[in-house]
Amino acid sequence: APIGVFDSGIGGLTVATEIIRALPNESIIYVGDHARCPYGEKHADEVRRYAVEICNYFCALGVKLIVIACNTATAVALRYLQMHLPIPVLGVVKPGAEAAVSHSISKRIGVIGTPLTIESCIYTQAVHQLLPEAIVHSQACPAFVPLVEAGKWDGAEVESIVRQSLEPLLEKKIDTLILGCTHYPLLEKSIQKVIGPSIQTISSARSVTQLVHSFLSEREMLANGTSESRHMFYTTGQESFMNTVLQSWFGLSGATVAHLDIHE
Ligand code: DGN
Repeated sequence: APIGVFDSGIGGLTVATEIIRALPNESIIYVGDHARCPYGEKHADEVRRYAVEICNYFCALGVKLIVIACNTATAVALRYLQMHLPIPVLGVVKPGAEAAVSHSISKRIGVIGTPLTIESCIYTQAVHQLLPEAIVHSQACPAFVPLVEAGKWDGAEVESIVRQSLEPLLEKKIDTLILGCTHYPLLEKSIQKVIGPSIQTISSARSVTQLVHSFLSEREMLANGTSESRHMFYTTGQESFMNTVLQSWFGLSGATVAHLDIHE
């Protein structure tokens, strides 16, 4: 059975493509909810409802595991989905916090994310659970997701927006910056330029992939490679955009992309 992966848009592809790279026998069904993107400034109840709709769709398709490749949806819906769905659900926040804690030496950690993620304090809590004495500085960056979804992730304009958004974090003496939104790794070049080489960025794509691997292997649910892996990418918006992004940004050619309408 495949693994269901979803996000409000293309950000979750940073997670899906890492799972595909690291676990080549697995099949992925991806849903990017472009019709309702961005999630980050909506009401928590609304985002939870979208997440439930997408997960019900995954359940109907018979996926074996769901990965919420969106920090905003993880913040507002992970616990609810884990309680109400008949299949296991993993989110991106805890693995990201773990990676940051194991990297930071100064124990001063920055977190950037959508307004909803930052307001939820989910990263501060996750970091403090692992390392109570850590100092966490968080900053909402509402401008970033629209930039990424517009295909702008590099260059002078992007850099100046990134600089404006990250300015308040620059004096905080952090040594680690959690990219607490799955869209942000696509802005990594600009982000790194602004924060400088002494601060390490952490994206949860790799750590959530390790979690998927250990979760499936402990339960003997890993695909064994007897049938070929197949991936399906759905968007509730324009297929052409997702196609371009998969090919030019992630180098994944020949992916099957289709439009999806989700109605309760
Ligand atoms: N990729 C989503 C996240 O990780 O929070 C951002 C969602 C959005 O739509 N703003």
